[in-house]
Amino acid sequence: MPSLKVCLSPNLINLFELKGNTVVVVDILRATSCITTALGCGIKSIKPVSNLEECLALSNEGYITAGERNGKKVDGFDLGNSPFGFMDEKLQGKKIAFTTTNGTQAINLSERADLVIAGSFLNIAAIKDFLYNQASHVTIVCAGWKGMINLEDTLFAGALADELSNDFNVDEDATLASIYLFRKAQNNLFKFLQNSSHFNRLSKLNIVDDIKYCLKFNEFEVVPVLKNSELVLLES
Ligand code: 3SL
Repeated sequence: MPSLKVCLSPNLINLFELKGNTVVVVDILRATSCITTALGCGIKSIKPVSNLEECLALSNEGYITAGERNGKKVDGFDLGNSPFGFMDEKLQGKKIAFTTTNGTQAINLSERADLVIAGSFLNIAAIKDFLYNQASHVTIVCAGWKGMINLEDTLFAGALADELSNDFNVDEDATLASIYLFRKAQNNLFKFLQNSSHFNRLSKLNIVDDIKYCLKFNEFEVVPVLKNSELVLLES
């Protein structure tokens, strides 16, 4: 039976054998929720970029620039990191260069895996079906916050692991802890997160609508997959 493991912070990633694994990167608030929304709304591709300068330079190659630092839109960028910004019809068919504090870094750190996909509550059923059908080892990499663990990514890891626990070997403690946490929180994720660090950070920036949106289940049936260093829809 293939294994399913949870890496609770990118700072722990070197402890995981990613070769032979599909990595699901998750940054619920808000990078992988934005990526799901963008591809679900017809954006052609998202290039995850680790630094601001590289991202801005890509505007000369026809990319729309998007991203944040510490939750705030970067000066000179076309878009910030609100999922609502990626729903604009004018962006359909466009390529986005995207840099965020944690999410895009976690994607780039996962590149040595056999396959990297982006997960969120917005596409959790599509991710689950994909992993179930491909039956390779899975590592869920939580983006966290600057190396620290966060609750929302752990909850997603627990939700996905709980769904797949009959078909994957789920036997290490980070995975079990994630599952127990999700079971405790599942009736009201928004309420459960109310004292959490990134909830508070975003609330101070008046971004509560983004939080509510990012906690919705199955708004899109898309699987964003990293191909040639860009996230695209699985089918393309
Ligand atoms: O860290 C990230 O990748 C971001 O998603 C954080 S924020 O929600 O935009 O602050």
